[in-house]
Amino acid sequence: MAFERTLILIKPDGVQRGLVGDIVGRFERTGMKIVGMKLMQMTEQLAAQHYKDHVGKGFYAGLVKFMTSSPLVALAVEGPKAVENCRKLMGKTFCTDAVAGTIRGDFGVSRGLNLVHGSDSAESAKRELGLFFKPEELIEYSRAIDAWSWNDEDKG
Ligand code: IDP
Ligand code: MG
Repeated sequence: MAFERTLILIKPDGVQRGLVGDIVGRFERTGMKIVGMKLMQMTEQLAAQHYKDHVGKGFYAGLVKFMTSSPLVALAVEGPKAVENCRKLMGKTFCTDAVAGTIRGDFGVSRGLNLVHGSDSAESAKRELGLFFKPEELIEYSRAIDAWSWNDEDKG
């Protein structure tokens, strides 16, 4: 069982629509721990690094324009199988395909304006966390509820 950290972005549509609290709450209420969080403006340079695998695709220019158009919230989330678990909570890429109960299914109707980003593997999580957070911005701390959120088996 992988106990890991992942990068979540609440995209500019989520911030503009006043959904930051609701979206953070979706991750928080599972018991996963927020170990980093900030409101920031994505630059074109950061977008190019973050979305390097999408450079050259038809939607790339629009994606960069959207992601740099207004502030976003970056979160570092920690827990058992955090990468996969967060992707599950987010739902399918296009809100129109995402099922009810997921963040994209419950809060969106668009393809590209899909409210959240979540790293898709342990390797991308490591790389992406490094793009958005300095090491000292990721805070190691314990909560009283940790003991009621996961046990040794979950920590692996
Ligand atoms: P993901 O966010 O679910 O991992 P990716 O395929 O990695 O999906 O695409 C990155 C982002 O690019 C999506 O979240 C979405 O905002 C945008 N995107 C992907 N495909 C399209 C498209 O066909 N039209 C518009 N935007 C797209
Ligand atoms: Mg992706």
